Amino acid sequence: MNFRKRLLNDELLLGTMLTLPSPEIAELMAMSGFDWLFMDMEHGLLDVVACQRMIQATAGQTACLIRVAENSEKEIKKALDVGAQGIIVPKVNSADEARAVVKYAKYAPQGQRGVGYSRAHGYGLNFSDYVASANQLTTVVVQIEDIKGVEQIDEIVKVPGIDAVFIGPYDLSASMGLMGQVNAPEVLAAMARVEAAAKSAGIKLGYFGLKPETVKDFVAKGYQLITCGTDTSFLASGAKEVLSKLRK
Ligand code: 3PY
Ligand code: MG
Repeated sequence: MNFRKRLLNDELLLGTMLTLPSPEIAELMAMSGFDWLFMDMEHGLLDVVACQRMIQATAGQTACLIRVAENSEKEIKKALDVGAQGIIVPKVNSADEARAVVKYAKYAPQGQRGVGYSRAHGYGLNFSDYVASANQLTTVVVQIEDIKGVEQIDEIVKVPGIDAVFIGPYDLSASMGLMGQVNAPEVLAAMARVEAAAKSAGIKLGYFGLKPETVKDFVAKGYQLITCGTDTSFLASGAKEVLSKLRK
């Protein structure tokens, strides 16, 4: 089933973050059984060509959502044109910024997404079907990861076309002068405010953590877009575990 439909059907969707431009890693993570992959063009090394190759490598076994580098028409258009099933837009701090995301991500009349002939459209072979269904099938996620966004959350969740808010605990804690303290009471209170607003508006919730223990409370609270670990964190923890066992 399409990823957006699964999200709207209240399914728990377990993903992981990819930061390295490797089709093989994307293929392996898809084979490992993740429901979706969070492809990071904001901080990771990925460019749009890498994203296209990585999405191709997953061979439809998992959904791929691209986190764009910033809230811009060019970034969002290209991410969707390479065939991502959705976009995640960092640092959305106001309803106006959320409306811009929807404008860039949805075709007319809902938005003003630019119309091209690219991989998403089967390079033109699948043009009519794609443009007819894209607005229904594209997942639109905004990140709330600044205290300014938390303060505007009641307005942001009312913007039509936003499917989910994804909390960025690291940026959020930094914006509150509590760098990296993702469990500080003030940070947890800010997250609770986002959660309450999203739930009352019927908007889905997402969260990122490096370890299962970090995300499990959020799963229990009904967050559905869970991103656990990154390609590099898996490599680092696997390498460290081998070395620590051999050096004992
Ligand atoms: C953050 O914690 O700031 C994130 O963006 C995680 O995805
Ligand atoms: Mg962030």
